[in-house]
Amino acid sequence: MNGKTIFITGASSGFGAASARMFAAEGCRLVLTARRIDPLLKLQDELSGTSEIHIIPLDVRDREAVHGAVESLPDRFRNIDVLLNNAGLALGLEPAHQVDLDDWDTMVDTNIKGVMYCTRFVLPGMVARNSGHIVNISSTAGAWPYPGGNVYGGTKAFVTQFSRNLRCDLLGTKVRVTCIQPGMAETEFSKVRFKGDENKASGVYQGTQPLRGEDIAETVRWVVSQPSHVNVNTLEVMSIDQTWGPFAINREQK
Ligand code: NDP
Ligand code: 8X3
Repeated sequence: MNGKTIFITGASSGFGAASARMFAAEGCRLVLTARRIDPLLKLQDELSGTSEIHIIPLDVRDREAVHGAVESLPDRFRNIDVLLNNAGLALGLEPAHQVDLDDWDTMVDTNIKGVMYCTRFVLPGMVARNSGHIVNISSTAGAWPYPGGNVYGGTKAFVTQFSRNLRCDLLGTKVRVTCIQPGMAETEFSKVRFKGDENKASGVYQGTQPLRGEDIAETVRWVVSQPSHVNVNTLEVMSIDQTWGPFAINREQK
């Protein structure tokens, strides 16, 4: 992977920041993006001894901003080898009839449209060079339902199916597409989902050994470092402390 150029969305925390550290250690050149500039600056400080870093404050919901970010990359960062579509979030855990509709809009705009925009603007260069790898971060929530998962799970199902459909469109090219579906992982994810409520957030992981950002970064490293003819399509990863439950059955007939 030495010398490859990696474009990461949502690099300011969690999986994105852990992946930035992993790619820097592999000798890659990094474009790090997220809305919050301070954590990006810190990461740049931390990694610039080992790696060339270009940071861009970017909201993936803003189509023109995504276009501008990709178009105005400095020459040394222009030829993106790996796009890590990682930026995303869940907001709330309320049942569908009680949710805040703005939360649903934000999840759709970030998790679906953000992935669409980044992919659409980066992909033409990959196809023209006949090389590249798009790695999309979906979720177990995109495959398996749970109460309150409603639109978050729906957005991640989009990411999974979009990834497969991209592979169909890219047949005949050497551009690879991988969808990673992590389960419960301790990052800033639950703090964001519960809107800053640290107690609720830490309760999600209480008594468990959840996945960490580094575990998913290692998964990303593995899929990206496969020989160029090997495409890992979909990869589901869970903590040993998480598995499926039985069907829920209502026993209080009205
Ligand atoms: P974090 O909250 O730690 O990281 C989310 C990242 O996304 C942050 O860097 C955040 O940066 C960025 N982000 C959010 N909204 C936007 C936006 N509009 N524009 C640009 N960047 C944005 O959580 P994770 O690392 O856990 O999440 C990374 C991905 O993994 C997400 O897609 C999430 O859905 C998925 N995932 C998480 C799991 C978990 O249990 N943690 C499990 C399965 C999947 P900033 O706020 O600075 O913009
Ligand atoms: C994050 C995992 O189970 O909280 O995508 O939805 S879960």
